[in-house]
Amino acid sequence: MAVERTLMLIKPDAVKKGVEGKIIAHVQEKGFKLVALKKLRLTKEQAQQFYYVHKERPFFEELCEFMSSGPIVAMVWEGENAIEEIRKIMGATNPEEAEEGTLRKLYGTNIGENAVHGSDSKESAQFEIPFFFSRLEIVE
Ligand code: RTP
Ligand code: MG
Repeated sequence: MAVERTLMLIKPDAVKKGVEGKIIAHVQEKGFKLVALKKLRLTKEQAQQFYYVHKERPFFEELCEFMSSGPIVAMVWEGENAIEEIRKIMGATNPEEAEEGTLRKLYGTNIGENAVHGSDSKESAQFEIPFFFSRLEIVE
C-alpha cells in the first residue's frame, strides 16, 4: 500500500442539501487528510472537459448539465490507498444499490444525483487533481 492523493467532488445536489460539512467530517473520520479544498461552479463546457471519458455515453449530456447546475466543492484527500478507499466510502454509483453507511446511501438521491465523485484510478487522479488545483493550492 502507498500514500495516494485522490480528487473528490461534492456534487450540486449535496451542496443544495447543505451536507458539505457532514461529508468532509465523514471522510476525515475515516482517517484521510484534507490537503486542498475549494467551492466553485463549473460551466457546462468545463463539466464536459472534466467528464470527457464519458463523452460517448448516453448520460453524458445530462451529467454535464447537472454538474454545472450549481456550486460544487472540490477536494484533494491524502492517505493510504486513498483512491480505492474513498471509492469504498462513497459507495455504488446508484445510491439505491449503495451499502448502508456509504456517502451515496446517506446523501445521494438517484443515479444521476449521487452526491459525490471520486477519482477511480491513479490515471484519473493524475488528470483530475490538476484540473481543479495548482501545486500552490495543495498543502504538503
Ligand atoms: P463518478 O465518476 O461521478 O465518481 O461516478 P462513478 O465512477 O461511480 O460512475 P461513472 O460510471 O464514472 O459515471 C459518472 C457519473 O455519471 C452519472 N451516471 N448516470 N443515468 C445513468 O445511467 C448514469 N450512469 C452514470 C452518475 O452521476 C455517475 O456518478
Ligand atoms: Mg467515474
